[in-house]
Amino acid sequence: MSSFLRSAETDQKPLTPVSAEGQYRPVSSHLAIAPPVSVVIPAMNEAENLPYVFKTLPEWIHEVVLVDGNSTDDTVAVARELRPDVKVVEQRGKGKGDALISGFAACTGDIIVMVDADGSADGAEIVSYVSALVGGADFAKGSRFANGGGTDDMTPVRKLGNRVLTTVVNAKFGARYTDLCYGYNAFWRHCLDQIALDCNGFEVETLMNIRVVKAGLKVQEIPSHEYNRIHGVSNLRAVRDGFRVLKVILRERSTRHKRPARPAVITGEAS
Ligand SMILES: Nc1nc2c(ncn2[C@@H]2O[C@H](COP(=O)(O)OP(=O)(O)O)[C@@H](O)[C@H]2O)c(=O)[nH]1
Ligand SMILES: [Mg+2]
Repeated sequence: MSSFLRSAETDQKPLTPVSAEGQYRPVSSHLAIAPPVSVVIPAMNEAENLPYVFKTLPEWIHEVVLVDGNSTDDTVAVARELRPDVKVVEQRGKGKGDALISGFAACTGDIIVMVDADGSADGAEIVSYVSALVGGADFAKGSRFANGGGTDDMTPVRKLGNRVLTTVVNAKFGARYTDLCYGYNAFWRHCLDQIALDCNGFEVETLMNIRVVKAGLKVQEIPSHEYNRIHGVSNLRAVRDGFRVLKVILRERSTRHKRPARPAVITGEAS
């Protein structure tokens, strides 16, 4: 877990790519990092969007783990064509939460970034998340409502629901979040042991956000812009999934965080 920073002076030599611990990855003109970064992409029928998503991913990432939610289109074939080294996890259960848990278990990087497959997230922002993590944060949480963030994708109903749920979580758990239900986040792998995820659906981000606070982890919000889904329609249903989120909030409030008997396991085969 180390990083290397250099000043912006122009007369400096280029970043030296090798450290005592291994390879430094030049991430930008001012930052190089030692930890490998895994990107997890949950995807259900996103073949048309994957070309846009993969195009924005930085070339310095260590691996891409795509979790296929039993897609009936060419999601997996397109992913493999775009990126022959992609690690595909076939999801056995159902839901985005289940997909992410399987994907996290398949990651080999020290840093894990969650990116949606609908074209709404810009991979160029990954550098901001990774910078926060190598700068000392445990969990880098995207926010569409922090200064510098934004959304083109949220309906007024979703905005209102998200705002209410964010306020409830802040009040109940002592958090200071500006955005609760957002899927673009990154964290050090060790966080997984502390938050021991056990959920299936779109409530997964809320559960993560609550458990990192309960675990006393250092959370930093990262301003992020959510673009419109490029093709297809959202799988989220505002009322149904809003209630699922609320249920998680109430459950987490009334229970001390218990680690499940066994850690999150990969339910598919990485290939
Ligand atoms: N593997 C998998 N991915 C899913 C599932 N449900 C949603 N996703 C993916 O999760 C991401 C976010 O879902 P989306 O439908 O765009 O919801 P929204 O962003 O909240 O509107 C997209 O990349 C979806 O393909 C699922 O059951 N399995
Ligand atoms: Mg979306």
